[in-house]
Amino acid sequence: MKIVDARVIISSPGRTFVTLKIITSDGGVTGVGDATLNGRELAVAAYLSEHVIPTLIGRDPARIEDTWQYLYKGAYWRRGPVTMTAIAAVDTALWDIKGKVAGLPVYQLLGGRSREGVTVYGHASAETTEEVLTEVARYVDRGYKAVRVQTGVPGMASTYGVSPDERYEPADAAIPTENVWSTPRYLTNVPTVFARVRDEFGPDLRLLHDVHHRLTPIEAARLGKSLEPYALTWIEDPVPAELQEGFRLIRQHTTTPIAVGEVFNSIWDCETLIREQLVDYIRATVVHAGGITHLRRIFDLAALHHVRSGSHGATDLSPVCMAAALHLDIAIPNFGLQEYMGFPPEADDVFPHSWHYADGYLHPGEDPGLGVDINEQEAARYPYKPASLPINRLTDGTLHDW
Ligand code: KDG
Ligand code: MG
Repeated sequence: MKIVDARVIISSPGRTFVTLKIITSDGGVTGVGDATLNGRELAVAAYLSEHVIPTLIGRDPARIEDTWQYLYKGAYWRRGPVTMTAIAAVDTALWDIKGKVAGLPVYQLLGGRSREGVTVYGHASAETTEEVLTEVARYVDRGYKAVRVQTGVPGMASTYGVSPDERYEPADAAIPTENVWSTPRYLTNVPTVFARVRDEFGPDLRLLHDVHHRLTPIEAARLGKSLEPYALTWIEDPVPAELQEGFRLIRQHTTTPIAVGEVFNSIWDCETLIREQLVDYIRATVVHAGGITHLRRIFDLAALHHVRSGSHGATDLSPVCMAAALHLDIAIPNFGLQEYMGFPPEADDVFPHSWHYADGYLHPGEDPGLGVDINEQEAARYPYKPASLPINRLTDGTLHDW
């Protein structure tokens, strides 16, 4: 069996997704991998078309590890989001092919089920505390066991994570829009929101909050401390994580658990965080962290150090990435939570999938391979639409982390 062709499909059914499809010599067995990097979609598409696909033709698709090493070490220029997303797309498609050839869902190849379903968290967001209570209730009514809660900051026109509709979509314009941020107002507001939510929904509902890299370690420590009475499952991305040592300071001050990793692309981004147990959940994802092969390596390291998974699952990760994530989630021993926001109906049409939601859990389904495909005729109905993530400034105009 050989790889005879591969193509990159760019389509915007509600938002842009980049998909790699690998075709083999064996009776039309194909595999798909997500290659979407929000706001930098065409960079990954070019990397795949120019530098990766020509080297895949004629290779044995069964050699997943060797292909991974070939693309990683063979590039000389290691890591980085563009390279690692391209590698992830190839790796995911090869796991899909291996499953189809074996006649087994991918999770069986990863060791089989460790649980009955994948616990997910949804996004409740609203401008005010009063409104967000209604949003949380809507998730509880649909069976969700865990909800991420974001509100506006009083006095600020807009902020990260608050959206008029259920599927938060930050990439809202071709040229980045601008937000304004005040850390003092934010730090004053958040504990008041969680006091109300905990009071209203009782102790069992798991509550989460995304800080989106906006604090310094000592500010994050204060936030974590102020949220301790409301027993959050995690605060996410409390500080920018280029400096892994920064998390030591947060850890010394608070028992609120910490999640991090949606922008990580390799094990080297989190090796210190995991080995020193500075975080509780690692949120790296299949599409941006080198595929199933590399993310499994990160989760295995995490398992040795009491760190659980909490994979990123925003709307800018395609239904193909969601499928791959679910096969890992159901198999690994140290699964924590999976983010799930759902997809617009047109994206579900472009990517028919066997994974499904029921009563707070996602299930990968039993189809051989990943159980997801791309309908190329449908995809062609949604031409590429450029969109960028916003930027963020402090009230005095200083550029801040978004
Ligand atoms: O592309 C950026 C989004 O994926 C990100 O802003 C979403 O932080 C996010 C989350 O936790 O889903
Ligand atoms: Mg996040």
